[in-house]
This record gives sequence, C-alpha cells and structure tokens, in this order.
Amino acid sequence: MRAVTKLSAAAFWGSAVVSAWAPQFGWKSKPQGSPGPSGPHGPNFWNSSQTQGSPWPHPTSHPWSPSGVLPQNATNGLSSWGTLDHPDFPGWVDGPLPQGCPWGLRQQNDTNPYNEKNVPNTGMTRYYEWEISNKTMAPDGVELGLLVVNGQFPGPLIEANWGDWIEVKITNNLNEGTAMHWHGFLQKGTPWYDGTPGLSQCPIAPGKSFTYRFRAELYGTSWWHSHWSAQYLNGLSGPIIIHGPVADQYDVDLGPVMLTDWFHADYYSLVQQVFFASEVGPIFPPNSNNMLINGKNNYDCKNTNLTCTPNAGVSQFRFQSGKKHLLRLVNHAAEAVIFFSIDGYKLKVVANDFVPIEPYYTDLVTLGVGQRSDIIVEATGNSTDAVWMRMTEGPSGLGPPRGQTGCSLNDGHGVEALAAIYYEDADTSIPPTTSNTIDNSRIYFPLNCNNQPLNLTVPKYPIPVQDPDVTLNFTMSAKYNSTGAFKWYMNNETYVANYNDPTLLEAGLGNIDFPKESRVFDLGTNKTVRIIMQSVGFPASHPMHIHGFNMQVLSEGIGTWDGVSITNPENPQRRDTQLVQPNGYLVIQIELDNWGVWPFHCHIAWHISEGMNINLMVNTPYVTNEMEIPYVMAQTCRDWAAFTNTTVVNQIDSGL
Ligand SMILES: [Cu+2]
Repeated sequence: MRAVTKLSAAAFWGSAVVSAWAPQFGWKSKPQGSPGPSGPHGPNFWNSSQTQGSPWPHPTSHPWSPSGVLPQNATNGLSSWGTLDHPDFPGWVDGPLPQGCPWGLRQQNDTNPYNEKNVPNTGMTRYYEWEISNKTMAPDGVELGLLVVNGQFPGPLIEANWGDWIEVKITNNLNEGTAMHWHGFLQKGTPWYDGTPGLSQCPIAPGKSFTYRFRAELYGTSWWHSHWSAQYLNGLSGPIIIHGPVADQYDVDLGPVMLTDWFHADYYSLVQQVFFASEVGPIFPPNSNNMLINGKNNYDCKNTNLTCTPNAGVSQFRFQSGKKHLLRLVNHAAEAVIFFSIDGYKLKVVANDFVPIEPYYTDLVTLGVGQRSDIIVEATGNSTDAVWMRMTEGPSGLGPPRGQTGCSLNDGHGVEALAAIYYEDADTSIPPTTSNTIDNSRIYFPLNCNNQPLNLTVPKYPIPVQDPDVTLNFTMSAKYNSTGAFKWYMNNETYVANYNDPTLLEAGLGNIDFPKESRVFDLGTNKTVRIIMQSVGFPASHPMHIHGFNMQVLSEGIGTWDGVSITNPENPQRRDTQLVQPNGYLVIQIELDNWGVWPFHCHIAWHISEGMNINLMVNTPYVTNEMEIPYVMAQTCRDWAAFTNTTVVNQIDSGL
C-alpha cells in the first residue's frame, strides 16, 4: 500500500472525520490494479521540454474495469452521478400542463425571457433541504476531506420547469461560514438570495439555516456552488436543470456532465499558495492534480503521498444506437479551461449557458470556469460499441517555454479525464478502446484559450445592440501588493468583501458611500451599460461572469478593441460567462432591467480570491429608497455577528 500521510486538511477541519470510513469499506486492502487509461493524447502529447512530470503510465497487461475497485460510497458518497444506474431525464417535471406542456406554446425563438411577463407562471415551487457537512471521500482514489451537500459529491441536482420557484433550505454544519450561489439565475426582485457573502447577504453561521427562494426565469443547464472564498472546489457544487422549450429534437436526456479540475488539498491552503505564488519559480502554485467527469477519475498513486487507491473508477454513460442524446456540459472547475470531446463523434451545440442558440457542429467544445454548453450527440455506432468521452486542460500553462502548453496550471500528472460511453449491447466490464481524434495543436496556449468564434453563436431569440447610455472601461492587471501578496486589479483597485456588512443591505439602508475596496459602480438610472475590459501584463485567460443578467458579447479578441467592430450587431451572442483571451479584450453590454448590486468577476477561484471583481449598482433610487429587504436578511447578520463575536474569522481572501 502507498504511504498513508494524513491529510493536511485534518488540522483544519478537525481530525474526527478524516479516514473515518476507510476501514468500513475495506478498500485499502484492494489489490493494486492496473493504472487506468492510456496516456492523454498519445505518445507525442508530452513534449519533454515542457513537462514537469510523467504522464499517466501506459496500459499494462493487468485488466481493469471502468467501474473501478472502490464502491460508489467511497468515491462519491451518496451521489449516483457517474454510474450506469443513473436514470435519464424527462422533458419536464410534474406540474400543470396548459396546452399540453408546462410552458404552453412558448418557443425558444418567439419569447423574450428577460421580460418577466413572458415567463410561465406555473404556480409551482420545488423544495429542497440541504445539509452541508464535512465528509471524507476519494473521488479519484485519493482520500480527501470534502465539504458536501447531503453527503454527495458532486452535489444534488436541482430540477424545475421554466417559471417555477425554487426553495432551498440550507443548514450549515461546517465550522465556518458559507453562502450558496445559483449560477446564471437573474434573481429579479430577489437579489438578497444571490448567495454572495459580504455582498448580497451575511454568511450562514455554523449551526444555522437559511432558505433561498428564487425563480427559474431562464431555462437550460446550470450549476450551484458555494461563493464563500474558494470553498466550492472541495466539493460544494452541483448541477441544475431547468426544463424549457426545445428547438432541436433529441431522444434521450443524459443529464449533467460535470467537468472539473481537482486538487488533493483543502481550499484554504490552496488559497494561501495563491497569494504567495512566485512569478519566477519553476512551479507556479497551485497546480491541479487531476480532472474529474461527474466526480470520478483514476489516479496514478505513485504521484501522491496521500492515501490512494489505483483504478478508483471512471464515470460511465449509456448510448442507445440510432438515438440522439442530450448532454449538459458544465465547467465547475477552480481554474481550468476545459476541452471536451467524444472520440470520433460530432457534437451539435444547441445552447451556451442559459441561452439557446442556432445549432452548429463541432468536434471540440471549450468551456471556461462557470460556462455550460448543451450538446446533442447522435449514436451512430453499432449496438456493441464503446467509446471514450474525454476532457483535458492540456499540458501545464507554465511551460517554460510558453507556446506548446495548455491554458491552465497543473502538475503534469492528471491532465485528462475519461468517461466510458457504452452502447446497449456493449461489454461494460472492459474499457473502450477508441483513440483521441483532436489534434494537440487545438488546445495550446494562447490561441485556443477562448470560446468559439462569436459569429458561430447566434441566439435563437434575437436582441439587437442598442447605443449604450454609459460606457465603463476596465484594465485587468496583476501585481504583488505592499505586503507581498499577489493580487488582481480592475483599474488598479482590488475587491474585498466585508462579511459583517453586506453591500446590498447597506445600499438598502440608503448608505451608498462605500469604501473603495467595495468596488461599487453606481449606474444610477441608466438603462444600458457597455463595459470594455482590457487584459494587460499577465497572459491569463479570464472567464468573466456577470450576476443578475445575461450579457451581450459584442466583441472579443487578442490585443485591443478597435472601438467599432461588433460581431452580429443585429443579434450578438449572449451568455453569463465569457472568456477574455490572454492579453485580450472583451466588450459586453447589459440591459439594466434588474435593480440591485451585481458582481462582475473572474470565475477562476484564485482570481476572485485575489480581488478580481467589480459591483454594478443598478437603479440606485429604487435600491436606496424602495427596496424592501426581507427581515430574515438582518437576522442572518445578527446570527453571523453573534458567531464572529466569539470566533475570529480568518478571512484569507476577498471573501468571494
Ligand atoms: Cu481571471
């Protein structure tokens, strides 16, 4: 057996939970199996001049099974994601059916969902009760202290129909605060339920409960995650499906395909590394250690000192020959730009984030953190076929030399995750034998650290670009501050939340004289804002995410915007997250139809920790004079204040 060095997390989380379940399953005594799938992209993928370690080992003569040697409870707790037992999804969930369908006759291309009057008034609420706690699991065979909802990783699915209300009661059984964000939801009229601690609410104190209530005003695929520091990368995230009109028919909804990088460490120590990374050192921490599909992958145990079981098991999916399958791809990573493919298959992209688009075909989908794509894949093979689904972040993005590296940082060991897709008559006891069909040149820095070209992504419901009422310019840059910590800046200022004094709630009291680190931009009663982002100095790609809106993406590229060019001005791409290319620019526009205070931030966990956020205050007279904040928000702050009166909260980062 490999070394059994205790997790560094033990001291942080308390030792009670660490390793508690391992003897129960007895999997430490499992035989050392073979190492798993073959090297990521064939023998030439790893160029000796750029790797910091060896890739996965090549297959040996040992047989191995995709279902792995660990029981599901050991890898994923009470979650059934990634198993062949997991059911497919219906076209909608129970509810009233006016004209035979929960949304009546509304179609993707004739209904503007940003107008609340057009959203189906179903009268339905979907209720969830969640408990957040510590739990030790080994998603890739490496034992780690996770933070999870209801004992599941990835977390439980939220499923509703378009127009439904969603109510989630969260009980915090951690020994620190938390708050949950519902990514991509507009939160019109409910900005206090957006889940940003220190911005829209006080954190939920240990032992306390808080109930979120918000409406599904948009439909498609999304995810939820903790917005407390980088907490989500240790397990606090999960998928969301909002059923709505379908324009491009499919036969089977396979559901969420959750894609992430993975770190064999607790988030707090990772964030500590983030602040004191070295620009010149051989390793620029933190490097990811592995990648997961629906919370699973194998890991080569020789690369870790932690308790590790080889061939833990990879995710598995079912294809039915001749049928069209909907896959809901979600990037829930901390940092990685993820490249997704299915060996030899065409992928028909039908939605990006919560925005249905005119379909187009590709063989490679690129997703920055927070982004989603719905794809339809036709099962064109024989009934006995098996094929690899794969995703990678490529070789580590810190060469040297730069050039033939990926867009993300990793330690060079687990840069790819595979999942087995089995047709109905395939032998599920053996792994697929298909090979990668994507050329390595398509995943290299810097030219591929971007989303698909904007002219390819045309929303089904057209909204033309208007002249903006106001334009904001931001320069995004990074540097060490006076205490030697690495920080990200927007116009030379960096964001810090005050957990005890949330910005939205202060604004509701009429107090809008914020300190500069609150980064509040008062947009008054302007109806539209154009934002021009310019990334300089440090060639990272940034997945910029707006809360409370979808943004029109007018232009993006490497270099500087010419001040004029707009792609598809009659109907530009809309989404809630868009990649800014390394040393590139991004021009977006937002219709300010949603009062509140809304963050616009980089979704790389390290960058938001380092302050890469601004907040847009929208319809200021309403927010300061008329907005009626539920009493429960103040009670949450009283509970949080009581906790912080007796416990020192070590806020290591911006708070978000
Ligand atoms: Cu960033």
